[in-house]
Amino acid sequence: MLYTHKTFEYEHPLKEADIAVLGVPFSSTETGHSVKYGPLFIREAISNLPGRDPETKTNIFEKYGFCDLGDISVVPGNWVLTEKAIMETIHEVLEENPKILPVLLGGEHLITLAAVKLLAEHHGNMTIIDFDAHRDLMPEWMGEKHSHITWAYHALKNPKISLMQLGCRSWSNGELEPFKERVKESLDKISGPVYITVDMDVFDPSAAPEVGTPEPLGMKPEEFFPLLKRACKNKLVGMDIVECASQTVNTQTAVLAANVFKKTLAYMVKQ
Ligand SMILES: [Mn+2]
Repeated sequence: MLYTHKTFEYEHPLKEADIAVLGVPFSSTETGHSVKYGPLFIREAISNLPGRDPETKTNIFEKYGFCDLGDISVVPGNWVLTEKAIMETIHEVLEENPKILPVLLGGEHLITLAAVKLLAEHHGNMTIIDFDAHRDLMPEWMGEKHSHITWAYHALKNPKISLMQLGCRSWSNGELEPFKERVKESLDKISGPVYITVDMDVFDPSAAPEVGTPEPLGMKPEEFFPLLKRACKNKLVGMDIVECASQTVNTQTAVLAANVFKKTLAYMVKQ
């Protein structure tokens, strides 16, 4: 008998698992608290979660086989190498197991750009459902093209990618106008593969205080989860939970992030 502790009680081999968890501890363009330890503390919170979800009457740890692949080796300060590492890693994972759902734990929001670029190569046209206080549609920030507030702009340069945003309540002059036709705000008109990204700052700071860029007047969990449930009716091909700036264990934000993970998988229809 091995008395050892892992993220999931039963870790499945990559080839047989349904869900692959990858930490992405990249935090290079943050202007607030570091989000480097997001994967560490969200993982810790996930490992302490009971799997049963009373609302859906499912236990995610019975419904799915999990495989925690550890953290991607990001290169602090270097997006080019980090993007390459994220894309190649997800590519390898899908080569081994084309049906697996990659779940990324960030890390700053820029990591979404690498994931959606790679997944659009695999799945073709897809929609990003982005829960975020911010639009992240700036072409650059302080002269830097690739940052946590420009990722969505660069994602939309790919004609295969559409964007739907929920919870946005803070953006800059002119940020949305060029994309008005391409950025949707209704969950009812989506078809085809979907990638869900949850920036923890979509929540009100009273529910998720430790985030990279807090914004007041955000969603309460009871407002967020019904929207997540509707988003999960689509064919999910990947997801991430980003911008968790927790610096210690069992913070409100990391525990809520772990519950976003659990609820998404409870709501998702197993493909
Ligand atoms: Mn944000």
